[in-house]
Amino acid sequence: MSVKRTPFDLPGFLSTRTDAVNRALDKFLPSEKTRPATIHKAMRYSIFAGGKRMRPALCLAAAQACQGSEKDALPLACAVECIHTYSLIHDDLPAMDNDDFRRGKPTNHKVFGEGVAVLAGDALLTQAFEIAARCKKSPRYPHEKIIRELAGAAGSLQLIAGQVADLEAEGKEISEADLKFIHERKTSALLCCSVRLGGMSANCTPAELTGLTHFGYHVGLAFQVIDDILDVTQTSEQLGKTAGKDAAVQKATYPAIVGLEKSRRIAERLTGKAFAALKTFQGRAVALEALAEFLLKRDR
Ligand code: GRG
Repeated sequence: MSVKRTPFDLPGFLSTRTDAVNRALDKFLPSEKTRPATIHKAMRYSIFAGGKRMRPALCLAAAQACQGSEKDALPLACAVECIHTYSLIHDDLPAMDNDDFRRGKPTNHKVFGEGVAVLAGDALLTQAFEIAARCKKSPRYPHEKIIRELAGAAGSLQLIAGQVADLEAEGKEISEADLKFIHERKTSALLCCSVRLGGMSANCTPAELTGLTHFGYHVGLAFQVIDDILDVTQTSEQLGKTAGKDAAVQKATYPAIVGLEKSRRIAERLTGKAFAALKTFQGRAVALEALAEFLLKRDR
């Protein structure tokens, strides 16, 4: 995809924002020594295992696009990362995807055992709402709206719905439309929520929120298509998680249904739609644009 966009130092943005998010998470989460130490060690093990921090980056970039303070968006950026990390811990459990590696390290249950891994996921999900509740109130978006936004993305109509539909589709032939249904919920919902929360922290206008919603939805779908492609084309070392797993468990993916080439074209088309959704920002959404391009071209 060749889109003309304003030059932007994305490596600098990602490095400074990852540092800020890591510092904030360190402050928000109970210390490793807090009793009972095992659960806090397990929570911290996965949250600081080296994830790409894309959801927090999108949240902060959206706040920037809406001319808000990134400091005000920081608790929300941390909250979405906690929910994301919880979902990965649970996804890796033997009862779900049964994975041994995540973020380049042994999975949570491999280190702490299944019981503690379930609880570490539960605790991170709960902690997310505690952190989100600390965000500064903005005139258009009181805390009730923020909490409902997070709960909606994480609940049984979105993230959990996607995971259930994904599990039920294993080993079955499903249509492209059914696969889109899964991707919208399993992946796009939380990415879209991250972007929307960034805008809400900046008291964005309804028109800006609409633009962010379309952007987040399409970037989220593109993210999962690329994730499916990388599962086929990259090694486990490159990904920091088991590659080739989708085909091994006969998971429904874009490469399996439409092939690699068409999957790439679909991801490009979705990213193009994400770019188009930023028109309302009239060039102020440079970080979001750079992130969308990065997510399309990423190799892990
Ligand atoms: C409630 C028991 C129970 C389980 C819930 C909701 C859920 C389990 C799992 C979510 C499904 C899931 C893992 C979706 C995939 C989303 C995705 C592509 C994750 C990888 O995101 P990256 O690449 O990961 O941003 P890093 O490690 O970089 O943060």
